[in-house]
Amino acid sequence: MGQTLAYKLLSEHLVDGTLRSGESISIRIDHTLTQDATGTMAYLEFEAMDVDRVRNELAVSYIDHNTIQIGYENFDDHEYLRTIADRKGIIFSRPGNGICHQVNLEHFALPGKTLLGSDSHTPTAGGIGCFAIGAGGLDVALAMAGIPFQMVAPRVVNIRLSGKLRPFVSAKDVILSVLAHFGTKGNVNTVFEYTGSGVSTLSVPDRATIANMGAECGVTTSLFPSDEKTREFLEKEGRGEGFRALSADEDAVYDDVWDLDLSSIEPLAACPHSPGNVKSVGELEGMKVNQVLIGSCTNSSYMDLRKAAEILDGSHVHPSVELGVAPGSRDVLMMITEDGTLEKLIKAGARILETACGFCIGSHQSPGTESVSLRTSNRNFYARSGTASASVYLVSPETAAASAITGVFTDPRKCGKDISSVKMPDSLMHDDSMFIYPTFTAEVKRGPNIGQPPRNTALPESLHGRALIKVEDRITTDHIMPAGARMKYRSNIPEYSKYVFESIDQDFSGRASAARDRGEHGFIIARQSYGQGSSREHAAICPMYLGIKAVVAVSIERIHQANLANFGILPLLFENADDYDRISEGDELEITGTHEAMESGSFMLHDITTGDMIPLRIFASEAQRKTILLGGRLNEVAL
Ligand code: MIC
Ligand code: SF4
Repeated sequence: MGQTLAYKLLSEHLVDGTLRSGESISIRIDHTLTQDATGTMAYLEFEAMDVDRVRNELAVSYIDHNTIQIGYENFDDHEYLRTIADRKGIIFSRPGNGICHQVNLEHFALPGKTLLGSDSHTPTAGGIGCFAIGAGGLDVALAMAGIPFQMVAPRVVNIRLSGKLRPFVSAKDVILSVLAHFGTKGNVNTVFEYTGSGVSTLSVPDRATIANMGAECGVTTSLFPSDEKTREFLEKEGRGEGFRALSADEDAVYDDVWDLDLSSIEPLAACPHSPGNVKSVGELEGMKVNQVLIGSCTNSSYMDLRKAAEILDGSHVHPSVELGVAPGSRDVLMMITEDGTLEKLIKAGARILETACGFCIGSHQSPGTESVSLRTSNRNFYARSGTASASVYLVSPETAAASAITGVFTDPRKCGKDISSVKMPDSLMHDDSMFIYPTFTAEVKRGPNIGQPPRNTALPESLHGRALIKVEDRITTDHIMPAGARMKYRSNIPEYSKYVFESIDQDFSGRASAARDRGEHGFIIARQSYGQGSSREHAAICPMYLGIKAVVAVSIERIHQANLANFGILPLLFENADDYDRISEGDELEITGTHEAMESGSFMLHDITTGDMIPLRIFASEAQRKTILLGGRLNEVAL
């Protein structure tokens, strides 16, 4: 029986377990990646492990999230990250060098490698045939210490591409088609593997856009074969020696197959407030637009900006629209500067933004009250932009540029421009000068914002407390732990904890800490797909700090589940989804005999307020159960 590409790469890296879908396995990690917003905690955790230097093949620390620097916190974090990188053998990508996933694709990602990154869009590198997984910072710290990564062997879904994209339709529309089909929930422990004749019509940056937003479906990763297009890209980057041809066997057997004809796709948009809420641009045509932002790790490559500039060339941004462009990397910025693309953008009225995450994470460019913002980024979660009343739509660079000119949602096929001359250049800029390579000599700098990674206590034999909050379906990590203006507290847990669930319940933090101080154990009650989105482990650490001991949900997303287990919070699922309705916020709850229940996997929740007995099951591997009993992974590795 033929093998899928995913299983070929997993078997090359398998350290422990049986490679069968649903089984727990551990794999060797070749490359790691961190960014500053998750990196400070990851390196503090790495330090807590007392390992002298990184043990994996390549570790890179990027600064791209917190680059606005209002107050001393961000700069202090950067200095900590720069000095700890030097000390421990990590390559440091300086602020200004670009967004981690874009820079990784340009400089380090290689076909056939495994990559673990403390950012949920790490699978972007799947576009080059790398098995790339997003994880919490602690998992990445463990990988840097040379400890294999624990995961569930995934099911593999084959997305078979045929045909060729029509003019003005691009990779973003492909992934929005995938999202329209698969949705944002129910794809846990799945790999999307792309095959078929349509693959060769897509460049590596196109494939990276598609792999990037697979994260919004909740998959473990997305994977493209490594073929002539991959060789061509690596050669253009001056890294041709890293090429390795990779594909699935002809007779590979998949868990599911979905056929997508690229020539049938039309321009699409994800509507508020979910990347899975997809409509055709045609359906939205004519809607007034107030802001257009082009950039983010999804769509900020050289070709993305070239195409947008070609549409904007000779036109001017509509008077009631703000247009911003954030190139994905310094290499991209230098290329568009040299070839005149930047001039076209500026002449058209674009505001040029820093090569960083910026607007995508709500750090700046918050849209106006009740306004409409078109963005080429990957997430339009409620309030993520910084303006809760705004409507954020996710679109391709082509749709963004066409709409910036007209001031209304516009199908780019109607813009009257010709972009057929926009082609990938023969070589791509490749400047290494903003990386700092380790010398193992720096003195580690710690500003006042740098705290200690907090630890949990061992799991008590019985839990007794209240349902401190009850939430609906698809609660994202942006709901749990806001980013934007609050992100500067990432290395200061007591401060950051004040903002847990800020956008949906401003009293939560006070209520939870008061309960904790009374000696109660906190419960979070949730419905489907709890913890979607980001890999930020703060969505587990801060609730832990507030005394949360269990999340009881209908379903929990993969990375968040791992983060909960890593910090000793019980991830529990309802045996019967309807029991969700039997618990109300504020109910007094109790679980006894937790240690025995850990072994059987079955827990009984006593709702003391109603008298109901509600059966639950643990959602954790055997290894994770041990971790939770000890109160988290840090307690475990320190033993
Ligand atoms: C995001 O896009 O939500 C982030 C910010 O990049 C996060 C990481 C973080 O919260 O630091 C992610 O995607 O994992
Ligand atoms: Fe940065 Fe946005 Fe990409 Fe997250 S999704 S890594 S915030 S650009």
